[in-house]
Amino acid sequence: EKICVIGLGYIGLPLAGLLANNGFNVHGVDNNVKIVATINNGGPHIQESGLDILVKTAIQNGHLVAALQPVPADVFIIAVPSLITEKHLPDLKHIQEAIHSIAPHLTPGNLIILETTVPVGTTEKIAGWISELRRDLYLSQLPAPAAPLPGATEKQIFLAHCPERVLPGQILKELMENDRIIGGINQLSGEKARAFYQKFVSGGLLLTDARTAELTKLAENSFRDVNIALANELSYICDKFGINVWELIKLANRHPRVNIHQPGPGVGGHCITKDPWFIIDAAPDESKIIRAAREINDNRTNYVAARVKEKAACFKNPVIACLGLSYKANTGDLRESPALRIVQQLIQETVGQFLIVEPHLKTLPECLTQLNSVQLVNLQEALPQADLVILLVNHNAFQNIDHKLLKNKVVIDTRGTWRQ
Ligand code: SAJ
Repeated sequence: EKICVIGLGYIGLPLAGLLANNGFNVHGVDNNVKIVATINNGGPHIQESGLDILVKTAIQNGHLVAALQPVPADVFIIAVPSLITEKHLPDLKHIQEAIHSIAPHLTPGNLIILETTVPVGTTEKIAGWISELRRDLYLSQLPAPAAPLPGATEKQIFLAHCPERVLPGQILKELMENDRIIGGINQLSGEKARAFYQKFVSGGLLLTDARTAELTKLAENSFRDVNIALANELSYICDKFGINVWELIKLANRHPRVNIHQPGPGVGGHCITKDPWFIIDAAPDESKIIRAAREINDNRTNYVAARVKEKAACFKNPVIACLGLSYKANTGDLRESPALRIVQQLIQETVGQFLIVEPHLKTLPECLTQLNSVQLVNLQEALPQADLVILLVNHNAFQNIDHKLLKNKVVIDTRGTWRQ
């Protein structure tokens, strides 16, 4: 079977690599020339455990080829990002471009799978776009057409939304093992998509309609955002009472039905910061908790920056060590990183020398390099010189430090790494 994967990013590339290593013939598409060249040379352009060897093998044995344009295939998988605008409105331009790029290549019997997380109703919109672009093909949005048009079944193509659910850091394992929600635009589309995933997924494959699949994925990420917001709110409440919030949550979570997440400097990454807005935008009056959670989590960076500024004001020209820049532990991924946002804000608003420790990066990101009061150093260099130590990311590398090195320093531990 020939598979065309559109978008070779965090989801598309691991999926393309996995399919290529499962006997499929994979044509991967990305509109970035550099990414296409890097992949064709056997190297993934993103860091993900196990991905190097997978992509290298697939390119070497010819089962994976990267290109700028799609080709005819049996299955088309859309894995391009969905975005939000500055005003938190959905922006589906990449998906629209992807559909336009595959439309001329579609042939009867094709299956199109949308893995991107999208607002409710997007799969139906896509069906509409395809029907406009290819009037010679038949794509029904009805569950089971009572009386299909004459000849319709021979011209039929299939569409399903199967939202990705993998956690960066363990993508390959989760691609194979997680249960998947399969939302067909009609019954037959769902069944075709399930038969496809059955070939490489060991987890459960749960059939539903496209709209339910869309909202299920948004609900999953909103659940996490709301839970983290609760943890962040508890940290304010604990501060008021002089209670250690990490001890509190650890104890509360010993209840068999309680699972409070961890407070931190805010929520980052490409998904949880964006997906709840798809619900809020479409159902503003109904999504009160989801909106409040988004706002609480977004405000955490201001809160942390204000605390650091207050402490830094006690020094003349303080040396401020910032531990971690990425959006979460044990990765160099800077997408929507609250740690990076805090550091940027501090540099703009605080007098001092900044020592950045980020073991997962070889160089500082461009937004920080122009500033001469900022250096990327290792932990051993940073700690002895620092007046303030700000722990922003709970990387394993920061876990077991010699606590004597923190003596007589102002320590702000936003992750509870040293306080639990
Ligand atoms: N965070 C906290 N406290 C916590 C847990 C996380 O502050 O207790 C922060 C992290 O530091 C990070 C952010 O939240 O900044 C998000 O991190 P994450 O590890 O929870 O999630 P992502 O964005 O890496 O991946 C999520 C996953 N969603 C869920 O767990 C519901 C993943 O399964 C999804 O596939 C992915 O989003 C996606 O693409 O939607």
